[in-house]
Amino acid sequence: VNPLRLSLAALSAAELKTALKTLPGWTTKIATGDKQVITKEFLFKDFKDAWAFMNSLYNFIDSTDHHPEWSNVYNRVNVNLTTHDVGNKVSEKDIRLALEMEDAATKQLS
Ligand code: H2B
Repeated sequence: VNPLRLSLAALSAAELKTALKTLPGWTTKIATGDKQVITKEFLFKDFKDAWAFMNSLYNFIDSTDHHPEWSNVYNRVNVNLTTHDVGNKVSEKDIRLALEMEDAATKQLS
């Protein structure tokens, strides 16, 4: 799938539920500011691996122009994904980014 061509619409509850089945450890919640997000806490061996994970996603994030809300403390990276352009709901772009993060984390952990 070309991420630039993903449809920019909020997922329905059913679509979101289906999508989350393909994303181990990801859940959905309403975050501060009434934002619907999908969220996951990634744990790495150390800061180096956490940083490498974030760094490895730079090109994907920059080229798709879709940005995570994420924070890092030592070996932990907490991620919230939402689409501002559809009123802070979860869209296909968030699912695609989450899949990319899963891929990146797998590489970092191996
Ligand atoms: N990131 C996220 N997470 N959601 C958006 O709606 C969004 C974005 N919109 N990055 C992009 C940038 C938009 O503001 C620019 C102008 O393309």
